[in-house]
Amino acid sequence: MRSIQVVDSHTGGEPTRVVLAGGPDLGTGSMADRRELFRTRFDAFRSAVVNEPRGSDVLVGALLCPPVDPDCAAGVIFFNNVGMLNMCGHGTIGLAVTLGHLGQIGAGVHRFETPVGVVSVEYDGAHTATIENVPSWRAATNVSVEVAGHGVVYGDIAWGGNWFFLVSDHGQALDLACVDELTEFSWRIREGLVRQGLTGDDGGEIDHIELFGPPHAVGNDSRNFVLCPGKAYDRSPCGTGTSAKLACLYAAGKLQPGEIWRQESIVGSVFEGWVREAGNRVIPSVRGTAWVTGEATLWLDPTDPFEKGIRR
Ligand code: PYC
Repeated sequence: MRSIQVVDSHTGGEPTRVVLAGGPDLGTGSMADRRELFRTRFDAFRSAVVNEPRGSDVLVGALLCPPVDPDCAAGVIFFNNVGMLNMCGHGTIGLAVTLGHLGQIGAGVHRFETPVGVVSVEYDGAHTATIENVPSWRAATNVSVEVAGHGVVYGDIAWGGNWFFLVSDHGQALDLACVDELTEFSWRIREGLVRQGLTGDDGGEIDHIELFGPPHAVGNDSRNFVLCPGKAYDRSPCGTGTSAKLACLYAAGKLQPGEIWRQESIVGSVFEGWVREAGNRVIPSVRGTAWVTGEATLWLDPTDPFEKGIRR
């Protein structure tokens, strides 16, 4: 019987499960190397932790690892219902609040290694954390995609720690009551991107689709709907998605360095973001709040037919 220590939290409604102990030994390489080992050798562990019956499609896992750089508080590899993530903004906010809850970090600035670079997090000692994300950029603008059943849709391609296709002109209502339609529409955009061979400028798959519309709450700048790689929608405004949006706004001359953008999610939670310039890219900061929802020991019993989770 294998036991795994986890702490669950949510950031703006989007859950994160931090794995504190009981994870696979991924060696001492870079987080990118360890993620590759995780992906190729320990996929059953990923599925056991986040998929049903112990988790759900919406849950994002965060495997804590010893950092390479001793100046970092920890390394972290994020994963979901279908595989590995590059970075995860809501998950990093959840991680900081979780480590604070456990007394492992205090208020202040902490650095975390991820497979795509080091991010720093300013934690307030309670529920708020501000990530300074990896460099982000708009790779292409006004890209046309033929979407089955809908016709041509135009959007931007941007990196915010994951690859996003960002669409503002789509004719969809961004209401919680419409998430099934929004999911199907966004999934068809993703299929169209694959059909047309559209990728990020490093050849990476664009596996997150982000729709924008007017905010529902006064004081916010925009509302979004973000479809994640495993077809679950992000309950939070998505930290990497907000970063991609900030990069696009900056590239379009619609956001000045330091200017605050309030991104509202499909459930009404809000991240505040801003950028600083870094050559022809930007470094986005994203601030959000998280709450710990539980601490648990997961049991993986070899006699359990669903020991490895229900894999799609
Ligand atoms: O907050 O960056 C994020 C994220 C990615 C996937 C789910 N959440």
